[in-house]
Amino acid sequence: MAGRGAPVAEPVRGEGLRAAIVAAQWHDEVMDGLIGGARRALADSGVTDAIVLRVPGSFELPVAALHAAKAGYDAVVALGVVIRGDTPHFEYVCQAATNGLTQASVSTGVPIGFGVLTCDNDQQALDRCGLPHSREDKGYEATQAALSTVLAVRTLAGEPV
Ligand code: DLZ
Repeated sequence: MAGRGAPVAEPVRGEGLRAAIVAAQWHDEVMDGLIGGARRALADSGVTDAIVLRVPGSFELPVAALHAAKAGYDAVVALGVVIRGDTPHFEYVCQAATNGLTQASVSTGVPIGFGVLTCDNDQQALDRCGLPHSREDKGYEATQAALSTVLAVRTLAGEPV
């Protein structure tokens, strides 16, 4: 999937929203970049009520995101990085994370930003994780996507945003 075509938008107005970032622990340099991007996005949007919850790996992201959604957070952001290895494990972890996060979001109605990098090698992940030398900032993008979706859903429900 190419990065081109992504929306260019001002940070959304997120004052008063509560956000939970659930973040895996594998590949710590890349994770530091993703979490840093998510924190910048929250700050740019005026979100001051936020927690960061670490889980062992990307496989554990869905259950943590589900609990965060049920605990009353308005937006959840899932961050992880999975690097392809020599076995089919990569496919199973990526599929479990993707399907589980989709299920958690749709079943609760709480927007969950998808900030899970699924990469063939370390360099692809470093290019996308929002560190100073990265080309893309997927933690930031996933966080803005979650906040933006909260506002879209509230608009649909006729609530003031
Ligand atoms: C086992 C595993 C492997 C091989 N690779 C990754 C990875 O690249 N990224 C990641 O977030 N997690 C990985 N894991 C751990 C699994 O997500 C999970 O934490 C373990 O299988 C324990 O349930």
